[in-house]
Amino acid sequence: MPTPRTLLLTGAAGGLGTLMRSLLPEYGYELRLLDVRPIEGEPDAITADLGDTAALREAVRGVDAVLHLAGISLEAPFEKILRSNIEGTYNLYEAARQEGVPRIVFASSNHAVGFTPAPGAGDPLIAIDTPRRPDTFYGLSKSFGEDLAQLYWDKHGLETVSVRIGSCFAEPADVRMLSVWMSPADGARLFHAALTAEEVGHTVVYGSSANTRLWWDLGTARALGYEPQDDSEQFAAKLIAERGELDPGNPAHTHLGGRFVNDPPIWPY
Ligand code: NAI
Ligand code: 15L
Repeated sequence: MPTPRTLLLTGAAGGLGTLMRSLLPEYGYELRLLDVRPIEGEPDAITADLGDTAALREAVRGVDAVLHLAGISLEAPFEKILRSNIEGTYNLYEAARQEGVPRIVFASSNHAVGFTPAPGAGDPLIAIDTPRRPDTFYGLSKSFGEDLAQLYWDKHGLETVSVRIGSCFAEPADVRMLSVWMSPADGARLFHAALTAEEVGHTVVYGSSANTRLWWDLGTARALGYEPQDDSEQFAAKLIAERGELDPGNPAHTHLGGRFVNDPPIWPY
């Protein structure tokens, strides 16, 4: 698939959206931006909620692909998750189907499988087809998004790459993130691969750098052409000196989803 020219970036005001606004143009994309919040310095950005179906139809009209980052990105009351992440993602897919957009790259999350125990030393990496085990309503909404993507591929031929992102920040913020971190530059590499690979149907991939302490199998991401360049290990000594090694008795240290497995899921790292 040739590099899509015009890309709708939803959630463009957010952390990852801001990173991708600066990184993706280098790959040749013309970005159309959408967020419920206005974006400073971007007068042409579309300010719209995912509940606004007319605005979504207009936003997707004529684009070559969508990178769908918009939504609530942490645990929240179910009603809010339902509106933004579940109904909102459905609205986006419907708009894309109606306007004939061929491909969506969906920001899924490790929290769709967050209750999966982290592999111990010598254990195999977690496979992409491990059973879904959402750790929160938030993770459940990502699980829904992956199923929605499968339905729209099977029924309507709308392609998706669902990226189960680990932790995409400038640096890993705790010891768990050493295993699941995706550098922003690798994030852009992976999204570009997901946007340009041939015949993806609905493909699910984990999204991280090539971390020394990696917990999951990057095989489906590499099959798209993704070649990660970064490794969180450069941050390991400092983080471990500050916080200690992962505690095998702490569920937040022994599951993919980290503190999201706690009830309530907010737990100091
Ligand atoms: P963020 O919370 O910084 O950004 C999300 C953006 O979506 C915000 O700008 C927000 O205004 C917008 N938004 C929320 N609800 C909306 C609605 N109803 N209509 C329109 N816009 C709406 O989150 P971040 O970190 O940038 O993450 C982006 C996406 O990637 C999210 O879907 C998140 O779940 C996913 N993700 C991010 C990870 C990370 O490490 N940053 C890890 C795993 C998944
Ligand atoms: C996510 O899905 C969140 O959106 C992000 O803020 C991080 O918490 C990340 O997962 C993580 O697991 O570290």
